[in-house]
Amino acid sequence: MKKSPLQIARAWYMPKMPKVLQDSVVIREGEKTQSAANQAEIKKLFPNTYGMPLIYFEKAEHPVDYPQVNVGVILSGGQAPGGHNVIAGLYDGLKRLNSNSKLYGFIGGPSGLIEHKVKQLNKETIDEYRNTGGFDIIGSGRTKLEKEKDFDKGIEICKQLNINAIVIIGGDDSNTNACILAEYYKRKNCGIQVIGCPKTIDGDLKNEMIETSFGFDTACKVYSELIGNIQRDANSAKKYWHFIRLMGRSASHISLECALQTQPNVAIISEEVEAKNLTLEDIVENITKTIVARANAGLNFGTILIPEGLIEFVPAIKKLIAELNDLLAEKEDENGNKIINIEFAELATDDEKRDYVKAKLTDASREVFRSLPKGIARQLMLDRDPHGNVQVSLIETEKLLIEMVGKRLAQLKAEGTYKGKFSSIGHFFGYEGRCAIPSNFDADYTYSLGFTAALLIAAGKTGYMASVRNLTAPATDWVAGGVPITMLFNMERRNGELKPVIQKALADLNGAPFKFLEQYREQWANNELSYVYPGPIQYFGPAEVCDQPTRTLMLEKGKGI
Ligand code: FBP
Repeated sequence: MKKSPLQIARAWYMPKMPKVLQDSVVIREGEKTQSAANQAEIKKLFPNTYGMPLIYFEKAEHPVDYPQVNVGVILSGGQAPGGHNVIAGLYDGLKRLNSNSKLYGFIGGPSGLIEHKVKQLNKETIDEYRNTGGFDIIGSGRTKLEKEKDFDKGIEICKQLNINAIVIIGGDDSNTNACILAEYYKRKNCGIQVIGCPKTIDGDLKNEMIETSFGFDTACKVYSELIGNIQRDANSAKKYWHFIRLMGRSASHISLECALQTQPNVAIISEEVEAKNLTLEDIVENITKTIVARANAGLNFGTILIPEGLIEFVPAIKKLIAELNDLLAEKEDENGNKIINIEFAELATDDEKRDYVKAKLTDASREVFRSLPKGIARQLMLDRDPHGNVQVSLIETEKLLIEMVGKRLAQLKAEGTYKGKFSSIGHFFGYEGRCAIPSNFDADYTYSLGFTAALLIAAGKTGYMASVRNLTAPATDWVAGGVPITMLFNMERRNGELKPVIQKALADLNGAPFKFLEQYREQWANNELSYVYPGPIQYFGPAEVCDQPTRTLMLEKGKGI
C-alpha cells in the first residue's frame, strides 16, 4: 500500500500514556457504585453486574504475573479517529502483561461475532495501523447485539478460539449492549468477560466518569479548520453567506465546539431551540435579523453553523418525526420477525408516498409536513436506522434554512427594510472528519483506553468501561481505571418500552461551554474581525500547538480558553 510521507512519519509516533500504565500495576477497588437513576429497577435487571466498585490502578512494588488471555475486539457504529489506536493499545497491553496472549478482531462490527467472521491480529497488522484514522483494520457495523440467540452464537465462536474476553468499542447504545452481554455471559457462567470503550465523534457519551468520547477532538479540529478556511474566504470575497451543517446526530456538542474554535456569526444549538420552544420560523427570523444587521453595516457575507439534529429539536417537527417513525420504522413481533409497512413500501412515487403519509398524520403534524419543502419531506420518509430513528445525516437542513431565509429576506426587501444582497452556499461536514488521522490528544487517549481495557481483562473484570480521566492535564498525569457500565444507566422509553440505557449527554445549557458562546455570540455576529482561523491539525511541534484538548473539555474543567 502506498503511503504518504505524513503516514510514514506518523507510524513512529509513540502515544503518551498515564504514568501509572508505564510500569507494573496493581488493581485497586474503589467505592461501590449505583446507577445514575432508577436504581431498584436496574439492580433487578443486572443482578450480576450491578453495584460493582470503581477500579483504579496503582504502581506495583514488584513485577506482577498476569494470566494468558485471548481477546476479541469489535468496532461498533460510526467511524471515529483513534479506533485503530484503541486496538494497538489493547494489543500492546495484552502482550506486555503476558506475551502469550492473543488478540482477534471480529470483522464488520458486532455482526462478526454472530456470524463468526474473525481474524487474528498480529504485530505486523497492528504496526500497519498505528496512529492512523479509520476503522478499516477490521471494519465496523451497526448490527445491534441484543438478542440471547445472538449472544449464544458469540459463545460458540469464543469457545472455538478460547476467547476469554470481548472488547466493544462503541457509543452509548453499543456500550449499553456490551453491559447486557456481560450480564448474560456472567449469568451463564461461560467465562467470557466484556469490556466497553467510549467512542463517538458526537461527544454525547460523557458523564462524571467519562470526560469525553474519543474521536470528538479530531473531528471537531478537522471541521474547525474547514470552517476557518471558509470564514477567511468569506471575509476576502465578501459576497456569500455560508450555511454549514455539522454532524453530531442529536446533540450539538460538535457545533458548539466548532463555534468556540472559530467564532462564526451564528451558531445554532438544538438544545437551546428545544428549551426555548422555538419554531422553525423563529430560527429563520433570528438568522434573518443577523443577516439584515450585517447588511446594514455593508457586510453581505457570513457563516452559520447548524447542528445536524436541529429539526428533531423543533417541538412541532419532533412530533411529526415521532409520528413518521411509528408509521414507517421497521418493527419486530414477539418472535423477533421483522414487520415493515408493506402498504407504504409498495408505493412507487414520492407523491404517492407523501399522500399516504399525509392521510395518516394528525392534523397538526400534517400541517407541518405540508409546510416543508418537498425535498425535506422526502428525506424524512427515508429508511430509518437499526434503532428506528430518522437518519439525520441525510436531511439537508442547511438547504431548508437557505430556502426559508431567502424567502423571508425577499419579503423584507419588498417591504423596503432590507437592502442587502443575499447569496448563499450550503455545506455539510461529517464524513470528512470521522476517519482523519487522530490528533495527538485522540492518539494518546485511545492508546491509553486500549491499554486500560487490557488491564481490566487481566484483572478478570466484566461489565466495565475503560475510563481515562483528568484529560486537561498532560497525558502522564491522566488517571486510568474502570467504571461499571451499570453506573451510567437510567431507564428510558425506547420503541414504546422502558429500557435500561446509558444516559445520552446533550449539550448542557448551564454548562461553561454554552455560557461562553452565549456571552460572546452577539459580538461574533456583528464584528468582522472576530473570526478565528484554527488551521490544520498539527502532529509535530510544541505541545501548545499539538496537544491541546477541545475548548469544551477545557471549559468544563474550569480552565480558560
Ligand atoms: P456513532 O454514534 O455510531 O458514533 O456515529 C455517529 C455519526 O457519525 C453521527 O454523527 C451521524 O449522524 C451518523 O453517525 C451517521 O451514520 P452513518 O455512518 O450510518 O451514515
